[in-house]
Amino acid sequence: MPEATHVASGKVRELYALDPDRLLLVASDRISTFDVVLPTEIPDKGRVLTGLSAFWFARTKEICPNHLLGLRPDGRSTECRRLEMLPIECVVRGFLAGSGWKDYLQTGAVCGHHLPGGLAESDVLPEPIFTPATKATTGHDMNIDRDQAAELVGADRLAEVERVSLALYRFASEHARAQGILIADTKFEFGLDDDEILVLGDEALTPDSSRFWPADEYRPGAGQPSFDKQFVRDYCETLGWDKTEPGPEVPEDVVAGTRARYIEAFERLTSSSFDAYVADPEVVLR
Ligand code: Q0Z
Repeated sequence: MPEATHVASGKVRELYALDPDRLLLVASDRISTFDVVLPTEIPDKGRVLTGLSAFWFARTKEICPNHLLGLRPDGRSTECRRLEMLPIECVVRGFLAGSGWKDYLQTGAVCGHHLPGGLAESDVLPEPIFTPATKATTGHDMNIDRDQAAELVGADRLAEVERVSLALYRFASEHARAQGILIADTKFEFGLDDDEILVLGDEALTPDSSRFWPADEYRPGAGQPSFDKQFVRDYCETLGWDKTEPGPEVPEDVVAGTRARYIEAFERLTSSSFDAYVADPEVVLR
């Protein structure tokens, strides 16, 4: 019997079935920018993101149970419970960025949340808002309002994922803020177990599923530098690249700087050394 059967590919991750009840989520070192995966990898990026997710799963299990069963010794592979995934992306925004900023400019609202007038790009919101989106198989997720989300998961389940998503975001954003990282927004994916209990799945509160901003550079009124990807973006902007496939190769100094930023985020948020994580992933995150 094969050890694992490939079931899905994401832009930078692969999903395998281990048995009927268990999946293996493998994070590669691939990086995407402007929605294009680059040919150059960032060494250790997959281990950093896997470790960060596992850290948050361990720290938030009293808020919501999660799919994590264990980490493989490679540090990049997560064994997890197979869930029945809900067909919505559960986005929480604490700041006005990305599609939230675009929707606000056009309508004054984001997913039915009417916001005060006169907000600037990247402004902090009066309080975090839950802004669900549909899962697009190709292209971009589409923001939806409460009624559309309730049609997809039911009104009671929607109320539950909203409450839990906001609680997870509040917990993580307060923790990150104290370490000099702003989590501008983040996307959760939930599923149901056999007893229809809501379970947090996928990756959680990583720089790939969130906007991490360096707090000491925060200047509302414009787009903010990304904690992790800014060197890559800045380099790509020097090329006059049209942001269509294929993406450019990235030089080694940009790779090294970007790798250092991922490791810095891991070490700040987990208060543990990345080398210790690599030596024993399970022990570090307990
Ligand atoms: C996650 C995805 C990836 C491609 C399905 N615990 C779970 N149970 C059932 N399904 C999933 C999970 Cl995490 C599940 N995805 C997203 C991840 C590659 C797609 F690594 N799809």
